[in-house]
Amino acid sequence: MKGIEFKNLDGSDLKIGIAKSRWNSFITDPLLEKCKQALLDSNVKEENIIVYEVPGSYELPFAASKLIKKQQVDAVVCLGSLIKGETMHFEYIAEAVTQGITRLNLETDIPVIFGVLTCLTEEQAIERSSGKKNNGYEWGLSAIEMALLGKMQKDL
Ligand code: RBF
Repeated sequence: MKGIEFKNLDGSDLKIGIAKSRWNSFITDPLLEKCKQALLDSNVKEENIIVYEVPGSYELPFAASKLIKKQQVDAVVCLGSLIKGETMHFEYIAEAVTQGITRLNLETDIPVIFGVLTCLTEEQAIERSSGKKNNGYEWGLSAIEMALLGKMQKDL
């Protein structure tokens, strides 16, 4: 099987945060829509889905940190889209956001899902954020799976 397979997940007791960047919103809007759909399909209540918007991907770890500390969410999905341009910004931002998300995973004990597309072209980003291949859906399911894992470990 290519990609990720998921079991049936019950998110009815979960609170999930989504940090979403507005840079390349033609990519991040459909990612957000599918991510929310995955949460709702898995019984997460609409009022337990908290969305924080930020200007660009670089700001995602900060928003995720606020969702964890101020909203007490069980997991966060970071949604962004980096498209390689002619400057070195792509490399720097990709590195920073990856490190930031990794740190939050290890230091806050709350899972933070890496929903940041890093593509060479707009076409690649569109392919991963539209139609049947929209990655937002599996990132939503990943958040639920990891939130349930986190809760299970706490109860032990
Ligand atoms: N943010 C993104 O989410 N994706 C990008 O592809 C992206 N490219 C950028 C390119 C340049 C030259 C600059 C200056 C910023 C870019 N940003 C991008 C925005 C960045 O994540 C952040 O919002 C700003 O740098 C402000 O901290």
